Amino acid sequence: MVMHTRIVTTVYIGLCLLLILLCGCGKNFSTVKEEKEIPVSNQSLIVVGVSQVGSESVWRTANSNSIQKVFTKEKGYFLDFQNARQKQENQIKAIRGFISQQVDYIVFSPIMEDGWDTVLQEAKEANIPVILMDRQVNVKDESLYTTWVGSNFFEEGQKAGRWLEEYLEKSGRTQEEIKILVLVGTEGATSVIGRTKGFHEIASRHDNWQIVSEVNGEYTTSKGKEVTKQVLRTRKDIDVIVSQNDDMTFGALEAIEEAGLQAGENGDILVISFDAVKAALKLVKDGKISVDIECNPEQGEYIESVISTLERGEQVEKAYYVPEKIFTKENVEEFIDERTY
Ligand code: GYE
Repeated sequence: MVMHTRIVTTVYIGLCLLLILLCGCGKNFSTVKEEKEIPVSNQSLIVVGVSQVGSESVWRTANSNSIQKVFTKEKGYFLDFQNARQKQENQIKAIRGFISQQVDYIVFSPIMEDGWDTVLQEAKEANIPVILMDRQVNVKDESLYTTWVGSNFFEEGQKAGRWLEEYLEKSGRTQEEIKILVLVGTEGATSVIGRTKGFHEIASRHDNWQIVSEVNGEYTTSKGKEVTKQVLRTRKDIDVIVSQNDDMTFGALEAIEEAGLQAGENGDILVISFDAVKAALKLVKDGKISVDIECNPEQGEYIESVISTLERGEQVEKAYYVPEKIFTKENVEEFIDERTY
C-alpha cells in the first residue's frame, strides 16, 4: 500500500514537473514563433527607388552592390533598382516612374550634370527627397535635391598631378618636356569634370608638361583601348597616360603592349589611373600602373545613414565625402587582399 502510494506520488510529481517543463517550453516556443511570424508588410517598408547609370565599369558594379547590400527587407527597405544603361532619358523615365509609384526616397547617380531641372522639380512637387549618389547635378535651384554622397573628384585629379610632380622631381626630369595623354570618361559627368580640372590645375604650374591630347574612352575597357591605339599609331612619344578610370587603363595597357611599348617607371609610358579596383591594384604591384587614385564606390552605408537621419526627422548636410587613399607600389600590398571588388 505504502509502496503503491509512493509510486503514485512519484508518478504525480513526475507528471507535474513534465507539465511545468512543457508549459515553460511552450511559452518559449510561442514567443519564438511570434517573433518569426511577425509579417513585415511591404507597406511598413521604406521604399527607395534607385536609378543607377549603368554597368560600364568594375567600380560601377561595386557601387551597385553596395546599394543592394544595405537596402534589404531585413533592414526595413523595399528597393526598386533600375539600371539606366548609360542613357539620361532612361534615368528620367525611371525617376518619373518612382514619382508615380510615390516612393519614399529617390537615389540616383546622374550620368551627366546638366538636364535635370524639370524632372527634379516634379520630384520636389511630389515631396519626394532626392539623394544624389556619386555624381552631381547642375541645377538652378539647389533645393531640388536633399543631399549628395560621393568623392572629391577635383582633389582626385590634383592627387594625380601632385604624384607626377613629385615623381618627376625625384627623377630629375623637371626640365624635360613631358608629353601627356589624358583618357577621359563619360562626357559631362562630375567625375570627369573634377578629375580633369584638378589635374589641369597642377599641370598649369609646369611649363614642361604638355597635355598633347584628351580623348574620350567612355570609362570602358574597349573604348579605352581603341582611343589609346589610335593615338599611339600616330605618335610614340607619349610619356604619361592619365586614365580617368581603371577599366580604360586595362584597355590602354593592352594598346601600349600592342604598340610594342612598355608601361611602367622603367618602361616608355607612365600610367596613372583612378578607382583602385582589385585587378588594378595587382597591376600597381607589378609596376604597370605607377599610381592609382582611389575612388570609393562603397556608398550604400552612407546613403542608408542619410535616410535613417531623415526618417528621424533630423537635418542632413548638403554633401558627404567618402574617404579615399592613393596606392603606389610602396603601400599597395597590404590592401590587395582585403579588396572585395
Ligand atoms: O570612376 C568610373 C565609373 O563617376 C566615380 O564612373 C564614377 C566613375 C568611376 O564608371 O569607373
